[in-house]
Amino acid sequence: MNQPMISLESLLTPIDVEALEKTASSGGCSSSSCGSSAKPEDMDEATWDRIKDHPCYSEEAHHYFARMHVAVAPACNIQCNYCNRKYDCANESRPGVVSEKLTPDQAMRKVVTVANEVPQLSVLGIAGPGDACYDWKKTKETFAQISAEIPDIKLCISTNGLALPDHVDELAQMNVDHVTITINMVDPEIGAKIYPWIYYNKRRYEGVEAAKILHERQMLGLEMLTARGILTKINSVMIPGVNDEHLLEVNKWVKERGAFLHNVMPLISDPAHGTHYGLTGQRGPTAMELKALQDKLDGGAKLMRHCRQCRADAVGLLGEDRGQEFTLDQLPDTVTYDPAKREAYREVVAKERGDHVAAKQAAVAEVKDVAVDAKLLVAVATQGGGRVNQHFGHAKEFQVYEAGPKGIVFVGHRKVEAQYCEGGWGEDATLDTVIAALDGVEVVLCSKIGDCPKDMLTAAGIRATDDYAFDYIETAIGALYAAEFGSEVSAAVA
Ligand code: CLF
Ligand code: SF4
Repeated sequence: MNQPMISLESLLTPIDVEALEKTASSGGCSSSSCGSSAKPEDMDEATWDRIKDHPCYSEEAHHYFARMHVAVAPACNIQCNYCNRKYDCANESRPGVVSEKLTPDQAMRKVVTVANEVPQLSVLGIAGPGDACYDWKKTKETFAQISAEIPDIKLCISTNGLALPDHVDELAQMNVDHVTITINMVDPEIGAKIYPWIYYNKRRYEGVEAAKILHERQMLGLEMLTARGILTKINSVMIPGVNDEHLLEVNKWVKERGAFLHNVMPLISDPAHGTHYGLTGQRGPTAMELKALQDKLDGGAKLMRHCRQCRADAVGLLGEDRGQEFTLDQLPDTVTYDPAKREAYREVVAKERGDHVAAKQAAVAEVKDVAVDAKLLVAVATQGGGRVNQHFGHAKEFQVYEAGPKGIVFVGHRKVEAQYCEGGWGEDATLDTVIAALDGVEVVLCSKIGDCPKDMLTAAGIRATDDYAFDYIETAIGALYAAEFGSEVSAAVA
């Protein structure tokens, strides 16, 4: 039977349409872009095929694809000093935080409902709110039910690693191709400052002894996954004064053992969360400290820099959370999976990505052609599709890119505590917090900005412009960089 004609607009929510509408009108698959692939040059086709729709494993994919987490695994076998699972806030984006826990049956209903309504959905993850490998029965049953109903959804799991070696073979049998282990240390002396206790083989261990067992199990789990060809990502929490410099060593160890990606995340610490670190005043790193460490790690295990430190019940593109639209009380009692929207979306995105890749290559070449050493840190307001397509005042976060001799490199994102423009007008006090979040950034690109916030940003040494509205991010940055530094070259030549 022929696929019914489905328009882009009918596939997406109003916000999604705004994000991609420029695409639809930009000529679609231009002749220059046909056949383009976003595959990094140093990656083989088979690996690319496994990650190209995974928003965490591919930075490029996160502009187009969404993940959802189902909170089916509340039990945990260790205590991390940065975790308190009792604290919940619907607006809090932080691992371990959920609004409601689900049974595998409820999770199934939720995933099918989301798959029918969010065409970008490509990955189902179980990331707690406890430990997915320790609370194994529920994790396994959930994966089994959902993969039987939606066979093309990627299964992803996140674990502290202590119980991981016991389940690696089952993960392989269930085609779980993406596993994340949180590894914060390879030295148990440092581990004892992060983990007060673990529960292992029906016994509680504390201090260095606990950290040593955890470390050995994490390394074993990683080696077992690598031996089975499963793509493993390592998450590390950067805790200033505890393990920040030590993460260089962690990076080395995990690279040697075959980790696919290393994701260094900032410690989130606030007394209101009731965590040990929050209550004892342990601070998290600043954005620039995190960037400096990530820059030092460049050249080791490949880095992930676009992590959003998701809740254990997150739904949507990274950086947006639609979880509150899919709470249990809003789910239908019965629901049947309909693949039409997801399939149609994938066709549209395949063309869009080709076009984007060609535009990106041209922009990177433009920056390299300028041939100066200067770097430019640019923050972009975007709501997906790889475009400058969000009003300054609506941005809850900015994506940050560095343009310079290496081309145009994504270096992270900056969350803002509150959007500048809520309810139709801007708040000066909020703008101060946005300016603080943009520390070190030289230029802000957005689809619209008023004179007042623009002037205040200028006074703080940050230029903002909507001149590149709806361009691809890299196209905009390439043009900006050439305008800024190209004249230096011309002047030098002249
Ligand atoms: Fe979820 Fe994690 Fe799978 Fe992604 S999140 S289980 S790998 S599907 Fe992604 Fe969220 Fe960062 Fe995790 S942005 S916290 S890295
Ligand atoms: Fe919390 Fe996860 Fe640590 Fe368990 S492993 S204490 S759920 S952060």
